[in-house]
Formats: sequence, C-alpha cells, structure tokens
Amino acid sequence: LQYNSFEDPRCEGYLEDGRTGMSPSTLKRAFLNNLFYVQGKFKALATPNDYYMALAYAIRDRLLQRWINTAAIYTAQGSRTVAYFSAEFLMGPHLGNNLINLDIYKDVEKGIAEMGLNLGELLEQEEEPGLGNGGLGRLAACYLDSLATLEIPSLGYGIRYEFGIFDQEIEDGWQVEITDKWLRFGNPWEIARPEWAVEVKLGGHTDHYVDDHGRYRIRWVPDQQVTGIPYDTPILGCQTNTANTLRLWTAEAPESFNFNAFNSGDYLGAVYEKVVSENISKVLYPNDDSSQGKKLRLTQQYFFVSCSLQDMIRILVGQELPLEKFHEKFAVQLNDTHPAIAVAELMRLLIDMHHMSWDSAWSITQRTFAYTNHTLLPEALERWPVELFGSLLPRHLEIIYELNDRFLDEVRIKFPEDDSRLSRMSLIDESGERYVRMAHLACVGSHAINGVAALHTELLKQDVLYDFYQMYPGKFQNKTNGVTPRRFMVLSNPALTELVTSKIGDTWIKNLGELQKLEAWADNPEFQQQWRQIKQANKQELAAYIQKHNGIIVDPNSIFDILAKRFHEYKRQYLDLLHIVTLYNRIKANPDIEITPRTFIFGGKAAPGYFMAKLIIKLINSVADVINRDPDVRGRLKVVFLKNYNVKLAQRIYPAADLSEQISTAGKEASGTGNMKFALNGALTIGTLDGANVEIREEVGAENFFLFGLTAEQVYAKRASGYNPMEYYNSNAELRLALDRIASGFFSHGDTELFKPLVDSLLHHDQYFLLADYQSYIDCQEQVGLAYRDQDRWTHMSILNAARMGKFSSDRSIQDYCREIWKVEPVTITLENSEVTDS
Ligand code: NBG
Repeated sequence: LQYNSFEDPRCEGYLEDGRTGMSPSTLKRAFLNNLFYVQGKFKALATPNDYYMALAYAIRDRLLQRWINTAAIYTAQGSRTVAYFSAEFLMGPHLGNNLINLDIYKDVEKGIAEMGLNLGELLEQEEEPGLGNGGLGRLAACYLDSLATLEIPSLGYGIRYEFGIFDQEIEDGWQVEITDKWLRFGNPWEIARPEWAVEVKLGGHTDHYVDDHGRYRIRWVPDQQVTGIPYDTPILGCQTNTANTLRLWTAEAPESFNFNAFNSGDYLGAVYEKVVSENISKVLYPNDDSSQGKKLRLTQQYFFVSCSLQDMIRILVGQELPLEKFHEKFAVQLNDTHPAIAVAELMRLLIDMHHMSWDSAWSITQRTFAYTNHTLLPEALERWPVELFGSLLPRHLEIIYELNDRFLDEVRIKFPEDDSRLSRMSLIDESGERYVRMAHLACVGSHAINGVAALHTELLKQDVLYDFYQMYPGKFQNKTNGVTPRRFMVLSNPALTELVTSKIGDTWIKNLGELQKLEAWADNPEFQQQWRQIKQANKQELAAYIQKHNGIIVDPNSIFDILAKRFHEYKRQYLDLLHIVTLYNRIKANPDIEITPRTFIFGGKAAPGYFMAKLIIKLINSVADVINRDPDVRGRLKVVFLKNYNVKLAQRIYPAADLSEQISTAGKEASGTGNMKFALNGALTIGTLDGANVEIREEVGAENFFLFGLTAEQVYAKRASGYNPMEYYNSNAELRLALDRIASGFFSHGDTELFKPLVDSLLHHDQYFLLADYQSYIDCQEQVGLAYRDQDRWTHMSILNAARMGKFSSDRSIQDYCREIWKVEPVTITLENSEVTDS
C-alpha cells in the first residue's frame, strides 16, 4: 500500500483521541482500556506485568502516529537514509526511555500514582532486550537514540535473537549462565512485518553458464534456504516527532521447506531442516572482544546482512529509484566486521541478481559502505577458514577471490616488488590454514574506516591496519564514541537532572555542551550541598538494592568505588582486587591505620568459555566473603559483586558512583563508554591513558582525573625489551604479600590450587602488565582516598567532571558521522498531514 493513495494516512477522524492523546486523563483511560481489552484483566486479578503491558501499549499507541508520519515523509521525500548494520543492539528497557523522549514521564508517573500504582515498579517489570554483549551493542543503541533525536532518516538492521545475552547467577561465588527468555511475556514494542519477508540462500555450489543472450553468467545453487521475517521497533527521538525503525530479522523455514526431502518421503528429515533454519536467530554469541570461527555465527552474520540488503533494494525499487542510485539512497555503516560480508553480498546482488557490470557494482559498493573498527585485540579480529566459508557461501568466496585479485594488483602498482606486503594485505590469510580476513574485506569495500577514540584510531593506523593506512590514508578517520544523556542521565538520574535544569535550563538534554554552564556553580556552597545530597540519596538507593540482593549492608558515606563492565583480563578487574587485598593486608597488619572507608562494587559478565575471567569473578566473591565478615575491617572495607550487570542495573549504578574504575592496560581498550556515563553522573575517574580516557582527561582537566600507569608506548617498549613480572614481585613487599595471600588459600578455605592459575599467570606471563602498573595504581588510589576526605574539593571536581562531558554525547558522535562519513541531512517530521500527501 502506498501512503499517498490515502488522503489521510493517519485516518484522522477515525482514531479516537483516547488512544493517542497526551493529556493525563486520556493516558489514564488508555491504560485502563488496555488492561481490560488487551490483557483481559481487572484490578483484582492483574499482575504487575499486566499493568506494565497496559501502560506499554498505551505508550506504543502514542508512538505510532509519529512512526507512521516519519515513514510516510521519508517515503514521499525519498530521503537519504543511514542503515546501521550491527549484529548487536543492546537497547535496554523501552518504556522509561519512551516516556522521557515523549516528555510525558512526570504526567504518567502522576496518573499511575492516582490509580494507586507506582511507575517505578511497573518499569521494573520490563524484560530488557539484551541483544548485545557490552559496549559495541550499547553504542549501537545510543546511536539510534541520537539519530532519531537529530532527525536523521535511519534504520537499524540486526538480528532478533530469541535468547539475548545470558542471565548471570552467582552460585558459591561462581558465575552460572541462565538462558535469557526475554520474549516470554511477549514484546509490546515490536510489530512483525511478514509481508516484507525475504529469502536467504545457504550452502550448495555455483554454476557457470551462458544465458539466452549469449552472456556468461554465474548462478548460485544453494542447498538450503531460510526466510527472514522483519520485526520493527519504533525508535523515538527526544522531543521531536521523528520515530525511526530498528528492524530485526528472525529466521524461519520457508513455506515449502526442503522439497527434496519431502519428495523422497523424508518428512522428519524435512522438519529437522526447519529446526536447523530456526536456529539461525536462536541465540546471541556471548563473546565480547573475541571470535571463535563457528559456522552458525557466520550464518547469522550472512543471514541478517542479506535480509537487510534485500530489504533496502525493495525500498529503493518501491521509491522507483534505479539500483545505480543505491549508494545515493543509503549510507551503510558496518558496526565492526560482524556485517562485513555485506561487501560481497551487495556485489552478488547487483551482479548476479540485477545483472550489473563488475565495475559499476564495485563503485556502488565502495561508495555505500563505511567500517567502524572496535578493537585492537588480535583474538577479536574475525577470520573464517576458507573451507567453512566456501561450504556456506560458495558464490561469495568466488567474489572475494576476484576482489582480491583486483585489489592485490592495485597494491602491486602502489608498492612494486613487495611480496610480504601482498601476503599481509591479502583478503586471504595463507600463512597456514587458509582464512578469509573480514577486516581486510571491510577495509577494501568501504570508503571510510574509523576507530572509536583518538588514541584507538592512531593505534589502528600505526599497527593493526598499518598497511591499509599506507594504501588508503584518506579513508581513515576518528569518531570518538558517545553516550546518550537521555537514558544515562535524564531517565536514570532524575534528581540530578532536575537540579541541573533548575540552574541552566533544559537545553543541555539535546545539546550536552550546555552543561559547561554548571562550571559557574562548581564552588557555590549551596549548589555543592545539593549536588552532594543527590549523590548521597542515589548511593542510599543502591545500598538498599545491595542489601536486598546481596544481603550486605554498605555505608553510603564510604567511597562507592565501582568497576562495572565485561570481565576480561585486559580490563584488569584483577588489579582492582589487588588494591583491595593490599588495603586489607594493611589493616590486618596495623589495625589503627587510617583508611578512607570504601565500598568496592563490581558488576559484569564473563564469556561462558573464558576460564580466567570466570575465575576472577570467583576470586572477587571469595575475597568479599572474607573481608565482609572480618570484624577488623568493619566500617572501612566492603566488597560487593552485583550479579547480572545489564542496562537496567547500569542505570542504577552510574548515578551512585563516586569513583569510576577505567583501568585497562594502555593500548587495549578501544574507547570505553561506561567511562563517559560515570563521569556524566558526577563520578571521578581513576584510569590509564587508554581509549577515550585520554580525551575525558583532556576535557575535564588533568587536575580532575586520577591518572596512573604506563602509556601505550611504554607498554610496547616494555614488551619489546622483555618484560619480567617476577622482578616486580620480588622487589615490592606489599605486592608480594597480596599475591601470596591469594596463593596461600587464605581466601579459598585453605585450597591452594583454586586460584593458582591466576597467580601463576601474573608471575610468569602477566600479558596485561598488572604488576608493572601495580604501585602506580596503589599510589593513585591513596590520592583518591585523601581527596575524598575534603568533600568540598571532591564535589568541586565532581561538578566539573559532569559539566565538561559535552563532547561525549552520542549526539556529537552522530553529527560527526553525518557530516564526515554519511553526508546526510536531517528531515523534519510534522504531525500535520499536508507534508505526507504531497509526494
Ligand atoms: C568494544 C570495545 C570498547 C568500545 C566499544 C564500542 C568490541 C569488539 N569492542 O572499548 O572493547 O567502547 O566496542 O566502540 O566489543
């Protein structure tokens, strides 16, 4: 159906105001209607989930008008559109965010209260769509928020995993993974669009043949086919009418699945095939920053990319645009290499399906894609064994070989007689078993390549993508990450939002640079007092949560020293632990020692197969058990591990933090985004010169940042000259005592084997230079403790940290992408019809 075939796409006059109006009374009526007509419940039988659903549907109704108008206007205007391709979107709960962006949070809170209910409790009911592992997926979600807020026509394309990131339980101190059945109670935020289903081929072989016109052609003869069904979720901008779309694909067996098996009477075999098809979108791979080369993972990547590109061609054709204009209609961003197969898939679609010449197809492809790299870790760089790749995507492998031949010719011309360069840059790694290198495919197929923080981009140019930088210096750009202040301040820290707004107005919500005006208040005693009171109240709330979930009583007057992120050796949770054990040892040795009381709070998941990361979680819990029970340290140290760190929990944590731990080995963390969210909420950072910490420190001022540790350059130099961690162990008594305590079984009921792998890995390898940075970290923490004792000084620093976070809004990041990579302009969405019908 074409919108312009209707006189009024919103069918105005037919829609009741009670379903869409924003007044408190219509909202209330809609809520009660939904409870009755959608949930089929009345008050006596209604569960909290029924109330949540009734409210969610009432709010969804209020998004629809914006959503439909947005689609209608983009269609009518044929707007240039950003397609953000990402295997992960870590959206977090929708309801609260939509209330904020619609600017009706307070009204709804009041209306719900008048009905004797509590909005906070209803919000708690929402199962968050955890369709991502960590920073990469959450960045995609922040970017969708900013794209909509900035009124940029855009689509997020990804996978609707039936099971998102696992739920983490802690049993006897160990992480246990539970499947995340997030769709259990239904998902009110999505609308299935089976009418836009697409077919995706897999496996088989290729046929080379001559067509009726005597032209040489290639045909892919797959041995499996799956159907992709799109599910759309509206993404509302803040205080704007724009509602963009997140389109996630579910895999289903085609209607007439495996007719061969049917014909041969193998009915059960055919049904089995159906199950295999549906497995494709079953579960998110729970690895952050590492790649395992599993066939199902490649299938997932190809599946969503093929669905999305076919969908985009459908949109293009629907707008009567020729395929030659694909790159004018769409700018595609590849979020890491997970969707990099799109380069070969677009070539295949243009050449095989739409009979375009190689050269035209290649020119369109390169002008369409841009690639964001998110990691410097070698184990995270995706490569697929050629044989596996060819068995799943035989045609794509041919295309990649052809691309590679042409590409290597280009390299030869630019760098004659340089065979080692050719083998380094080849799309195929032939040093041993042969692999397809996805980062190389992404670099060759894109017109822009970016890192996610200034330091990261520099290191990409110097190291990981050095050859590509020499080959195509003009493709490289930096786009420092950002976070959305809507979710991570307005929604999660309402008290601070109100205080800030009372002083500088509310324009900072869409223009975070305005926070700078707070600097004028940084030394105002009354303002400082209010700032502190809010932090204190937020800490009390987190303390109540801790008491409820961990049974531990913590002191809101102590420093809330928080490390919350995925568990990985390079992120060095273990270094934080060495500090804790050091403080503990000091108190045990000298019970009267003065130590600023601290509560150490950890949160984060470990990849299920990552032994060391899981052992560190166990060690944290073991140390917590001993310290929290030891009367000698009472009132001074507490250690808490909060289970199941996710977006919901993050929203509770950031507002309550005094100290943000950003302590990765320099040169390892591409950017970090938690670092920005903590600082925005007034936490001070203790950190290394890594990722975006460098820029955060530049913005807030060196005097407002606790810096320690080696620089990336020093780390490289040390590694090159032969690093020996044992030297540090031998020469540092406190370090030795801390490690010996862990090794001695002190924290493991006398078991000296349990933590041996952790201690040994530090003493003999210490890949991430914990021992090299230990003393610097301990000294810096001492400064933190002293600074906290001067509350006026601390508050001054805290205010300045928040006030200087303007650069780290995802709005700024998105504006940079729009201007420097995507070349796309905002499109204003009105709620009147006139614009919709003019086409
Ligand atoms: C992560 C980096 C983080 C960065 C996010 C978002 C991957 C592969 N990379 O440092 O480790 O903040 O991406 O860019 O998950």
